[in-house]
Amino acid sequence: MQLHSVPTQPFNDQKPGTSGLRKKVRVFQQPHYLQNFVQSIFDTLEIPPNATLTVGGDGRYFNREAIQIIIKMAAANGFSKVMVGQHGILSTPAASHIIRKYHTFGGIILSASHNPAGPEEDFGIKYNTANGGPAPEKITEAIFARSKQIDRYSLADLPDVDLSRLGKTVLEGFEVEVMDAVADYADLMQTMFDFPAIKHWLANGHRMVFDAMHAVTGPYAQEIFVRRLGAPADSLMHCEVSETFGGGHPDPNLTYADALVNVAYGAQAPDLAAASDGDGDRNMILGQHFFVTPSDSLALIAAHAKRIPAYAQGLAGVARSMPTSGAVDRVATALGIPCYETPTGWKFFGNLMDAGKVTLCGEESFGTGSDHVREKDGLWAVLCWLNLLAATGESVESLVRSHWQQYGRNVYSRHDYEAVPTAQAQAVIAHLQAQFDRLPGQTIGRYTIATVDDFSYTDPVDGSVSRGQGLRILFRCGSRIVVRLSGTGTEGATIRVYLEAYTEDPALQQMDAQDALAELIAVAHQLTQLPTLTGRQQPTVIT
Ligand code: VG1
Ligand code: CO
Repeated sequence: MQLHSVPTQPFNDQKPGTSGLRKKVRVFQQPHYLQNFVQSIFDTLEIPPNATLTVGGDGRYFNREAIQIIIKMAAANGFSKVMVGQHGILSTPAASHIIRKYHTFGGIILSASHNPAGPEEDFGIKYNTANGGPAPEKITEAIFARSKQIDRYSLADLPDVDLSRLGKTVLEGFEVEVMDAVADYADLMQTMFDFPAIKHWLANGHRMVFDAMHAVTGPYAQEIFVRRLGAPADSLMHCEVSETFGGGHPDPNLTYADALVNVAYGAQAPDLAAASDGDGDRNMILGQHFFVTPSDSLALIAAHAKRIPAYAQGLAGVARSMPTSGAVDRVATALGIPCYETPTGWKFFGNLMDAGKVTLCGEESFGTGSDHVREKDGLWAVLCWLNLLAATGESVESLVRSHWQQYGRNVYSRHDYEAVPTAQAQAVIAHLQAQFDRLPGQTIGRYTIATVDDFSYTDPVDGSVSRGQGLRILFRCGSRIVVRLSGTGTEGATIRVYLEAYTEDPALQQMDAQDALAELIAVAHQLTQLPTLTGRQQPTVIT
């Protein structure tokens, strides 16, 4: 095999964020940019003989070109095989499953998740380790360090692979296997859930609608919901995948999934309405005229887990990211199982799952998952809900309301201020942090501050410490305000303000979250001075 060693110079901005390296497509298209990062990944790994690399992406613009480059680089860097999804596509949870099922050495996932796609939009790349999960910080930091030193990358002189044709191609001893992107994943789902019960539920007067937002889950939804579970074809919305995700913003929330929200709040609302994001790891769940917050969804799945065949034996433990509401903590207490609080980002759950400490985990950002893979999993979450609806015969709303009755309600909302100039966003953080010493004990309206901190996490498995994970203001009544900057954006900074108030009062439980949180929102504005420092009076997105 003819190898080329191409001279290059470092870029200084290849620092992976919450979930890999995300930049504008134009940035990735600069000569050597993608290659530098891929070589930096390979340089930090010790690749054993006969190692296989899994490669797949969410199908967005630039996916195919990037995959051809990665295949040639994998061949030149000592991998003996690449497994790639047909057309270069694998949802993020499916990629995680492929890594685990076929024991590949690791995987490269090409995705900018819910960010828009197209020549002027976003692209992303991340590395997952042999457990199927996103590389831990230790590795992402080493990749970044390497990217600042790099002076050459290696490429094999191979022809482009036809990614549309299933099967194996051997090129001078190096093998590329183009695999069905859906089958293995759909099979896994079928082993975990009570498909006959869901099928029966769907055949007997119940309806679901699933919105793939023109992104990667389209073909998965077709196979699972329509072909295997017998849902009518018109249960699917926006399931034709396009390189630009139909020009939309494939983020399953009340703002961007408005087409689905209109269906769920319309006259003929289905029993379950759900959506997934660009790369298939997020989910949104709606009942008839009813929205389930992701934090409540995690708590409810945990509370009813034994009704799902995969979890019939119970849960070892649960975990949630720090900004996620404490609803699942209450379920864990009731079940007598541990609950872990990790920093934002899925990479922190992997160790807990590998050590058998945690079965279910989730994030407030529409991410829920379990130890069946090492990524959050959108379609899995939808199947959890379908299974619970079929097993209980109840509606989404009645399940959630009985949950609140039993455990109380963690009223929750997140306010995002997107594309804020970086200096202004940092000023907000600095302003809040500067008051830290004198905040404990202060009372603002009906809220008295108990403690404040910048969240720091010590991994209970390997002892690694992650600092600076978000500013927390904890009130005596159990309410919280959390402020942190996003690590996934590509334009300026995004400030996230997370608001949570716990109530056992049935009257408050009926209220709209924004109304119930109004006073806490005012406290957040006062403490951060966000409106003054940024000139923003309203968040860009409220979830
Ligand atoms: C956001 C979410 C975080 C999630 C991450 C990746 O990160 O808040 O919970 O894990 O996106 O999700 P940040 O740093 O922007 O707050 V995905 O669906 O992009 O892989
Ligand atoms: Co995603």
